[in-house]
Amino acid sequence: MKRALEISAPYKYLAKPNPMVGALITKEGLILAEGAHEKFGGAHAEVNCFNALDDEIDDSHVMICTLEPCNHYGKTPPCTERIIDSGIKKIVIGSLDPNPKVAGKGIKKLQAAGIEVKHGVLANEVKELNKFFFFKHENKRAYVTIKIASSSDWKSHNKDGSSTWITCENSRKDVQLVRAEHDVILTGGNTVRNDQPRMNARVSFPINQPKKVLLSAQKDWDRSLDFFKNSEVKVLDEKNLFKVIEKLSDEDLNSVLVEAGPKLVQGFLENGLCDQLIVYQSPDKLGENGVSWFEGGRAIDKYGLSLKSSFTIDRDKKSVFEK
Ligand code: AOF
Ligand code: ZN
Repeated sequence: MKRALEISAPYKYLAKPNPMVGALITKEGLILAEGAHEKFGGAHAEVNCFNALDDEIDDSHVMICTLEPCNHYGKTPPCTERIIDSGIKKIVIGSLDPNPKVAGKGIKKLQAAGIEVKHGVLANEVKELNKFFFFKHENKRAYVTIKIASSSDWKSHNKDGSSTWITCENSRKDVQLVRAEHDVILTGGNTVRNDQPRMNARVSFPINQPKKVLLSAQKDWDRSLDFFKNSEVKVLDEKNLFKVIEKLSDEDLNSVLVEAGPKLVQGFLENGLCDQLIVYQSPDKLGENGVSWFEGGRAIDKYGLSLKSSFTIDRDKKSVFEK
């Protein structure tokens, strides 16, 4: 199971919003074939594993799979059918699939076909590796991360609209990786109007790009703006932030990164819709001319968040707070 987890993990940025899944076929303790879910929309781990097997299956073969095999027609046919058709007689599973389309049904189907099923092997490790996927299904809503870039006096930008880079270049590079991890990048109309952001994940390796969501009542957006390039954009005219997150969660999206101005950020915080807050903080002050991130000063404790990790990036500090 450790090996199956290991081969699943490299596909984190390509498989999302699907989970990372790894599968092996063994015979008398030897691994004969391996397969991983390598790409969103692509073949599942079990199928890749069978395709890699160069051996006739008999009663001594065992399949090892990190996640309960699916039993539904999604973008690919059910893995349970492929497993049953293969004639394999025993399967060891890491974790049950928390996706209600699958949960428990995959195992039942395999057992009904006479396959011996063992599950719960390194289940916590599978869960930890696929944090956003499990969070979404267990909490019935996507995981929400808020990212802010702040001056040392907790300001976001200048009142007069004059734009300044608050954080250093390497902090902004680090943000690209945070974007790459998430399924959605969400922002507001003012940010798109004032900052002309691209808001895609600019990393040096292939990824399944996050979708972009713009919360705005404005209908006539100039689609030639950089924001509308590089990945799918959804403009949502919805004030209720719970409904926004609910809508995205229903679309099989597991994580949302909020990169917006103080108003929208406060809206998410005040509604308890913040599971993680990432702060990139510069040593420079913006002073009187700056707009505060939080009304009434530093508000992190008030929202039930506590420091999880912190380190320096050149002259800035990156701090991660979690619920
Ligand atoms: C498996 N093996 O390798 C993965 C599974 O849209 P689809 O058809 O790709 O199905 C996606 C769902 O299937 C996903 O939400 C999760 O419940 C399960 N993922 N299942 O048997 C795999 N990636
Ligand atoms: Zn499957």
